[in-house]
Amino acid sequence: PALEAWLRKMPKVELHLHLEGSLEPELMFKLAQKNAIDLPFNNVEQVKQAYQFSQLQDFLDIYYQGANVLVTEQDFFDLTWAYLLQCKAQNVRHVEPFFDPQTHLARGINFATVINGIHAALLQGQQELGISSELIMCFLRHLSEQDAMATLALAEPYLDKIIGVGLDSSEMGHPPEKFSRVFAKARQLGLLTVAHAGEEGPASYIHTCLDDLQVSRVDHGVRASEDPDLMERLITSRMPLTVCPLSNTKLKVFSDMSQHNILQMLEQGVCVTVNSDDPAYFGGYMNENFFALANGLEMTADHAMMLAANAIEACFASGKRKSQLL
Ligand code: ES4
Ligand code: ZN
Repeated sequence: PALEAWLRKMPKVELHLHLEGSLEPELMFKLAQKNAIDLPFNNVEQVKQAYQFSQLQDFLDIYYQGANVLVTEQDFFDLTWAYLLQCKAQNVRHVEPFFDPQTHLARGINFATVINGIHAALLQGQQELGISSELIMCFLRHLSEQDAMATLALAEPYLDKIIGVGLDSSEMGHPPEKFSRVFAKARQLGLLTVAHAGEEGPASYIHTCLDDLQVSRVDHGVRASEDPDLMERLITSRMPLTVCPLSNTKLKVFSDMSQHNILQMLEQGVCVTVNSDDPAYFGGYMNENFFALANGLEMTADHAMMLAANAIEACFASGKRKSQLL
């Protein structure tokens, strides 16, 4: 309780957040009604009942369904703004959210609608809430290389609004090297790269993210602890891992928070960070993730400060902004 009060006040940076995963059931129903979209739920209680997952794919099926209610530029603005208000309330001062354009393009929504709504909210967040941000566009790895390449082409007129590209969705059977050429093209365009790896997939997928995709951060990466050579590599290079504790327990990557390896990796010198992933689906935003580590893993204030400092080190903000965050 004393630690929780202190964690609420601690300045925080979030580096692993899917905007579509911040869609709270209340806003989902409101947008479904406005846009006349059918939902497989009758009320908020039924939605919350449905949020019980035994693996990543169970979650993804429901997450893509929820995203169907997002139609207009205003919807994407409202989604992003609601997330930023949560950040403000939790003293999160810099964010680098992901969005999944392919989820929306497949439903006939224009790229412009998605990115303009998100960008307008991020700009207003900077101006009115003092929250700085950098936006990352993710490719869905269960779709083809060709589909990702076409999505990257659609993004070209908007490169001033995107700092980098990422890779998300079903990890097993879709190794990073499937997107080597797409990521090479993105780097040629001046974009930074990150990728989900080692969430459900093996440590070898983390190696290929580093070697093939030349990522600046690995999203999740918790299975790195199975590979001592990889651990050495991560520690020596200070390669950041954006770890998501509540996500990992909800998706049964770890059976219980007491089994999570984040503090072990922290103590071994890995640049691990705490993030919320899909807070509307996994039971909380940044503070709740820190609380879960305090309650399930005996995280101390010193641990929390190191985790928060790692996120500042790992973020894509300018040197000037980083010094303000410290
Ligand atoms: C995701 Cl937790 C997770 N893993 C992979 N892809 C995702 N997209 C949204 N959340
Ligand atoms: Zn994620």
